[in-house]
Amino acid sequence: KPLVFSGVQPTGNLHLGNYLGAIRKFVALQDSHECIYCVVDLHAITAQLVHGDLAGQTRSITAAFLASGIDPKKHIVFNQARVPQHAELAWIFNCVARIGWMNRMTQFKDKAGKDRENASLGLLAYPSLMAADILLYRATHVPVGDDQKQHLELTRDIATKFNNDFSARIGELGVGVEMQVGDESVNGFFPITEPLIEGPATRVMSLREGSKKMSKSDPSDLSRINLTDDADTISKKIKKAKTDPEALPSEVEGLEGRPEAENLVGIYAALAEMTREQVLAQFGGQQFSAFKPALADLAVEKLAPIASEMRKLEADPAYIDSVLRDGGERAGVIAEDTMKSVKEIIGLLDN
Ligand code: AQP
Repeated sequence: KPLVFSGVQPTGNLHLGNYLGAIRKFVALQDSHECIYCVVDLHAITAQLVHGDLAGQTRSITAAFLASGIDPKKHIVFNQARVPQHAELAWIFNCVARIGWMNRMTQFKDKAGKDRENASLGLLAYPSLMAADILLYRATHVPVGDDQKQHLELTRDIATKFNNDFSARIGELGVGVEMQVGDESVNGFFPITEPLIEGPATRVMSLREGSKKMSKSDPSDLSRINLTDDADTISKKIKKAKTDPEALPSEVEGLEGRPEAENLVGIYAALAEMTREQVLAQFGGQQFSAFKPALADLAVEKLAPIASEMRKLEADPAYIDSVLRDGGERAGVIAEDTMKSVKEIIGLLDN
């Protein structure tokens, strides 16, 4: 089975964007893939070093994974800091990646803001830690939201440069695998990872501003639906969501230039597992005053069971810790094996 890796940062309440863009896909891939899902706590300290309750947030993201339907016995669920090889491989990738590659990352530019000199070195190196997360397990597929596309391209660049720079050693040691890259068949140690960014909700937008992505760090709580919001809060937020005065169109083309309408239709389609065409076949011609309550009911129906399961799991932190410990041990075995080969390839003595 192909191997999937993905991660979520413990930096705040999970929202509908994280759920539809990432976690729900993690769940869906479990039958067809071997999956490794990670709470990336080392990434969480890149933008802000001191957190109120980082350990609690890590447990809470783990609870969200399990409550959404990820099976930690069949697959691996753990937190990044438990497996030291993530940081070790990230260091090596810091020496593979070029400063120019990092400077071009839009997430770095957004998060560093105007005062770039004062951003942490970790924030600049964020994509190289992400490449290490993925390539430590030689994962071939990574389900993420659209905002992570550029980081995945950089992961491919890092793997390609490593494979090329060490091609002779990889051949000598016989640790490479034959892979297809475009039209070419190459022998490399790290796979050239495929991003999985599909469906109607790869970029869920803020409920207050159709041009901004829904985000944990938006100061307005009305901009997002949190996984733990109760039914009344979800309904209130959808009712207050910004829209235009027109009725919904009957065709997808009619959503062009109407970002708020497009966002709500996309959310409905993703939650109902329909296409946007099917949603518009049902609601085309109707006003938002009719569509919004239907969307709110659907969101409550899908999210309420997850929130209730999360609350139960969060009441038992010892169980969550045991899941992370077990996952960490299993991930550690794969990670150690990869690092052994990486050190051999480079010539770093460790025997
Ligand atoms: N709005 C979104 N729509 C679709 N997918 C999204 N993701 C995030 N926002 C959206 C996806 O969720 C996964 C986990 O994200 P993350 O925790 O690594 O951090 P993030 O992308 O920085 O998420 P936030 O919520 O937007 O946090 P802040 O406010 O800190 O920037 C990823 O797969 C991501 O693509």
